[in-house]
Amino acid sequence: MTRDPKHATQTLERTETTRPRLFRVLLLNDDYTPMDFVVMVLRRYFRQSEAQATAVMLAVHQRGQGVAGVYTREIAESKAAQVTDHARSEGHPLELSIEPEA
Ligand code: TYC
Repeated sequence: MTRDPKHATQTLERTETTRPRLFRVLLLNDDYTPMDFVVMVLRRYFRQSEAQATAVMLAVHQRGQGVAGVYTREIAESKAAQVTDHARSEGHPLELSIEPEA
């Protein structure tokens, strides 16, 4: 094994001080997706209780959009894609979007 310093490798230590950026998954209101479907989505994909899911669904229905959950970028994108696929497979126009937290 060569010890030529040109080819030496170095392991640098650093203290972990950063947290991953978090992203909000937003549910957008529309006129056609059934309320029950939205409640199911919030329970199944965003792990909300029946009461929480119902409150969030009604807030979205009344205000136009609302936060389904907050995750790292990959998880947020994956949840939004899975829910969109599920909605389309049942013929619902439900839309979601993702935005960085603060
Ligand atoms: N507005 C829909 C209805 O009246 C319900 C709904 C709520 C749809 C939230 C989408 O993200 C949504 N059936």
